[in-house]
Amino acid sequence: MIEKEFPKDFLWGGATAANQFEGGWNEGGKGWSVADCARSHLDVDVQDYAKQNEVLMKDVEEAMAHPEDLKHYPKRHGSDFYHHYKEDIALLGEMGFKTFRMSIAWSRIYPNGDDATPNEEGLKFYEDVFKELKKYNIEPLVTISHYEPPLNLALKYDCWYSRQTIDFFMRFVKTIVDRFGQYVKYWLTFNEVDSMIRHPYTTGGLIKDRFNGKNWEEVIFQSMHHQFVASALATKYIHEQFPESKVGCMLTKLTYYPYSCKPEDQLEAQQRMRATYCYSDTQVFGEYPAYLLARFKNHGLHIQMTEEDLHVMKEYPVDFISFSYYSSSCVAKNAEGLQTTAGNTQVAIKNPYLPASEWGWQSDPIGLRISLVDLYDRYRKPLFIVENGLGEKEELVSDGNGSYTVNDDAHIAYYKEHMKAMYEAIVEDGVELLGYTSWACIDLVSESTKQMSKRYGFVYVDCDDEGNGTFKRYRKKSFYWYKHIIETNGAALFE
Ligand code: BGP
Repeated sequence: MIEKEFPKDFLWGGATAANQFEGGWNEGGKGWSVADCARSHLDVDVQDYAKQNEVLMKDVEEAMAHPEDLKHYPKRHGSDFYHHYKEDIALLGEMGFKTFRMSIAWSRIYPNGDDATPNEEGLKFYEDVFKELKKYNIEPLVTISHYEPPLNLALKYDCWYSRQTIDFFMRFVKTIVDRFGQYVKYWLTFNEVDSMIRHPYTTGGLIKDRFNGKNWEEVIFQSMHHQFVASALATKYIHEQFPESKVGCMLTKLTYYPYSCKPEDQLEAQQRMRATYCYSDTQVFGEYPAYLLARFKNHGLHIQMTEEDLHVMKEYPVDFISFSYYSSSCVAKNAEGLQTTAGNTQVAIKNPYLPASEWGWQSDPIGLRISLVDLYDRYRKPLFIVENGLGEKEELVSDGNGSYTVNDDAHIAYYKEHMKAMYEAIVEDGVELLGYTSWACIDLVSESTKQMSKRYGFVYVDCDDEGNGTFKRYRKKSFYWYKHIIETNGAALFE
């Protein structure tokens, strides 16, 4: 029997994001980012997504008044990759990673976002990281903007709402592409570009009460338009400087099932899926889809777009589509009385046929195959899964050899089923899948709840939700399992 294997050059790896992983938030010349003002809400229901991501001027002022407070602002310490990067990359090398997804903190390169010249210490840090990855033949997959625009851009220019931010972003892009283009073949412009509509502060640096009196939906879509233009300009620059490099968009793949076979529920599911597809449609086809323009018109949104904007968007679409997938959800035209549950960046109707994590997210490996087929049929361009994982509460236990580990069987079960679904999409559905980076390969601070205790990694980091701990790293049971999956190029899934 032909041994079941993934494509020979399949990029196995894991993902992180500077704002949740790096720490060193005010070291090496780094300036404040919006993430450094993201307060943990340990007193809020972890399934109340909206509450956890509400940020107003008073919240930003409170955060800026307490630079010493790491307890309430866990993203400031993250997993301290800033001081552990050599050890961490060695661990990824030990697992046999082919690729490592990371982001470059914009405010480490341009501390205020509008600085005339870059911060050399910040550039030096990432150059050391890329050289370390090269030692282990690990291909960097770099997210240029992952929820961490410089805070000064938000306070001085209203960040992505201002067209000037396109220029500030391109200054940042040109600096990192010129300096790191030799190391980086795969770039993603904006993490989950669609998330601007669900958490405008985190993604767009938009502080809601600075826009009192304005149409908030219009502010968000104007900001989104500036990101689309910036993404196309970045794609243009990267292709000009490094023609072999590839640029991807990054989409929150929210997969919805109709709660019943009522046609209105099916229509609701189709509409909700288009609510995120409209962003990838724009970046893949290089133009706004008619149904998004219809929404602008029907909602009376006046988005300032120039001919030049539309031209550059059309000329420079993305080369591949990357996305995050964690769970699926149900929708219904009338959700009255139906139980809801949280998912990535949203709350939706709970699927009675699927298990739910402590944070409410429902694991659905078949949903991953459905998502891969949908995206590939829609775009006919290569795909890349750049986030997939399960957040779990975990405890260290003795490993019998004088050290400690975590018996994270739930992670192994989750990954095994999702990787099998990937295999079926490749082999049976003909999907072209470039690679897979799990979220997150090493424990880090969760985006929605700012918790270290929501653990995703193959490596445990000794730090709790209040920032207490040694930050020592411990290999979990899944570390050895994933190492074996990679060394057999997926064949071990079928052992
Ligand atoms: C996605 C983000 C990641 C990561 C992931 C998991 O939206 O792109 O940065 O945070 O969600 O979500 P959480 O961290 O809330 O568990």
